[in-house]
Amino acid sequence: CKRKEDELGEKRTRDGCRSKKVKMMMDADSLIKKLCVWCRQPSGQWELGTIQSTSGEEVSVSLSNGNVIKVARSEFVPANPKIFEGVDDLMKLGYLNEPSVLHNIKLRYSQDMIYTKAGRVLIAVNPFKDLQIFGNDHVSAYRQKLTNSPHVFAVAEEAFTEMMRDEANQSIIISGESGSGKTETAKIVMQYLAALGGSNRDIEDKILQTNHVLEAFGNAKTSRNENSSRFGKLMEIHFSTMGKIYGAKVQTFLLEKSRVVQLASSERSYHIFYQLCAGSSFGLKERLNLRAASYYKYLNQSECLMIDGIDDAKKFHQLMKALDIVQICKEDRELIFTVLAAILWLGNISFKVADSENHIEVLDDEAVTSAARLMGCSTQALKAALCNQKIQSEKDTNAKKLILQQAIHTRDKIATFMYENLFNWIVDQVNKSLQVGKKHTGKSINILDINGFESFQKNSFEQFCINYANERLQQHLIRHLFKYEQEDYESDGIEWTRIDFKDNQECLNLFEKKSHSLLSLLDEESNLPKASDLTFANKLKQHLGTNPCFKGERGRAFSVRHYEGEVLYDTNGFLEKNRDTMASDSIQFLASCKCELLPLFSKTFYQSLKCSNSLSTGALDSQEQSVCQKFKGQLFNLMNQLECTTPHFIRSIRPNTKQLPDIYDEGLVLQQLKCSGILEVVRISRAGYPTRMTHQEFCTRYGFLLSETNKSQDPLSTSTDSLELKRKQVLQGTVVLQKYFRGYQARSYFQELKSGVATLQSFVRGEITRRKFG
Ligand code: AOV
Ligand code: MG
Repeated sequence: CKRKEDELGEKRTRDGCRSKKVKMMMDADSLIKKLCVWCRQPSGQWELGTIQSTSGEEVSVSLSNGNVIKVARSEFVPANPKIFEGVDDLMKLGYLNEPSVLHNIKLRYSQDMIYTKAGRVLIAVNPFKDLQIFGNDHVSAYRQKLTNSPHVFAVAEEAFTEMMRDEANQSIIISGESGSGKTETAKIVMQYLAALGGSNRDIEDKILQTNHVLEAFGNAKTSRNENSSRFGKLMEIHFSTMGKIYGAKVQTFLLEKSRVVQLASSERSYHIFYQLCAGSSFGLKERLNLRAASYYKYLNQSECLMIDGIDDAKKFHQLMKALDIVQICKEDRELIFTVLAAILWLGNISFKVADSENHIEVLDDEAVTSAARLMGCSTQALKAALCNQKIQSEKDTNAKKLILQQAIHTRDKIATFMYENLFNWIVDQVNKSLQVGKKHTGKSINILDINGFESFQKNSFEQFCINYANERLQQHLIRHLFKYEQEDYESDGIEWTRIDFKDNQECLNLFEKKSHSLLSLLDEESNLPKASDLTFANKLKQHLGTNPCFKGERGRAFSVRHYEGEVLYDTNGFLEKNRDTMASDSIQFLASCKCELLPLFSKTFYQSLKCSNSLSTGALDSQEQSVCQKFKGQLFNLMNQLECTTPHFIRSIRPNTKQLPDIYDEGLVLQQLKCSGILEVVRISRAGYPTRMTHQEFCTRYGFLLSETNKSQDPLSTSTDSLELKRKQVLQGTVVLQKYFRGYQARSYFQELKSGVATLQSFVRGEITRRKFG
């Protein structure tokens, strides 16, 4: 209706004819009447209604509940006619506006249609219930291209087809906030690809079971998601040139290790601890001297031991099967459980003050003897490792006694170190078993599932890193969905009105600029021995106070305006977590333990050249990399790897915060759609061209359409006549070949051929002249 008005206005000025103007205004009025519109309510929500009458800048709208309200023209937008109800691609909407998009997704969700296309992005709304749309019948329907309704399977199929056709590596990038369904979606992709793999059931099973293993050791209940991934992962699935899976590789990023020793209320530590306590056999329990989860301080501190509807014992048995399939042998499993039990007992070790200077000693109890036995050292050695620190002077080595806080710190450092290394070791073992194939000859599909954006009541270093990673990923999305696309049109000389989008480059700069950024200042401060979390916070305020994405808060706090919203961070623990130094005493102690994995972990540590003589106040040595430096490097490598692939995007949406089915919180969904720029994606996709190929790619794909004599020539110099002939042949061929093909697959194939020929013709005629075209 806005467009109608504009057209009217133009005409009015052009002819200036009064009577015509009046007539047209009447036409417009009658047009506008009965128009279905979405009206913005004072609450910000949209209500559907029909225009009854217009007067000046106001219209009367009859709402669906029977009320008639007056609405300013700026406060309503046209609603789509019924034929557009619940379209499976937002690009098909007649009117593309916020309420229409919301309504469409909501309507589909209420009918259990959780997937909707938004141009190049698949929107996946978390159903929080089992839908019968992931069975083998669905796999074959997408495989045979009998359906093209939006689905994760369709994305996986597209990636596979493009990998085979273009001989290019693919990536499926799943983004969305915590609890929106990324990990489940990643598993659905893997399920589909494994089903395609065909010949090698062994490797397919391994790939699927890898998820079980990684989730047991790397997922935990948070207040946002009962099965929250506390690490990022990239799964590469390798295919042979014939399209058969012959191997896979998983890369993990930044496990949240502090969770092992410290829990927020109503959250849990890693699933494996509860599963082990609940599900281990009598014999294993005896060997590990294992009690119920409630007995261990590392687990009971948050007063949350169970998850509704989850049977930890049953999960443990499933995990044992999974470990078996990924070829972690019985002996190695025993070692893993021993390390886990040792960690739990370490957490129960307590201290008492031993002298007037507040030095402490370890309480002689079951905790310390059990931990020592499991770690394979004497109780004495363990006690010494927790209560003393060796001070190396020029002449000799002296032992310094620790006070309570230092001893607790040392104990917790050892426990987190053991868990982190155990996790990495398990990932290594899984990778060994996944790389069964010979040399990598074919191509791969990469599936990215990093932990989603988080904003809790209290946000620390972990959220800081997770949200930084999400900013990086968002920039990758923006580049591919907005920047490259529009740049292509401009450089190809195609008439193009730029579509604005929310760029997060500024926020990303706030994190990673070379100097005076959040990361550089954090590293700078981590290198100063006397610095504290408070001096760090002050430094941020001093240097970044004027940055629009940054806000200094009271005391040790600061806020960042992320693309997903503002997050308040507490710098408490930032420096220590970023330095992540391990006292060399502790490393040496672990090296001396008999439990096989522990010396291995300390060896790995030495190899990574990351040993320092410092306790919590110590600064980093120059050759040591801080956690955020390492993480930044990992993210850069990851993005470089993804840049070499053809990307496919899935955006998962969390429809409610209760983690329950059939609840659709419009405000929450809208906020996620806005942050991800879905509306702009659709606008660009709708205004732009559906296909993008270089000349080279085009010739490879459609060159066979040229007659034999023309084949060696540059296809761009082909005459229009010969093309016309070829086009006819193709059309005739369609009829013949259709006997051999059936249904959608054949139709889409020939559709593509026909449009290919048409494009080739315009190309030759010089209508499309530049490097790329639609
Ligand atoms: P996330 O990976 O995006 O969060 P998950 O994939 O763990 O989120 O999904 C959270 C929960 O939503 C799952 O445990 C399921 O209960 C439910 N769910 C998600 N997708 C589906 C689906 N397709 N069908 C049924 N239930 C589903 V985080 O890892 O927190 O960022 O760090
Ligand atoms: Mg996850």
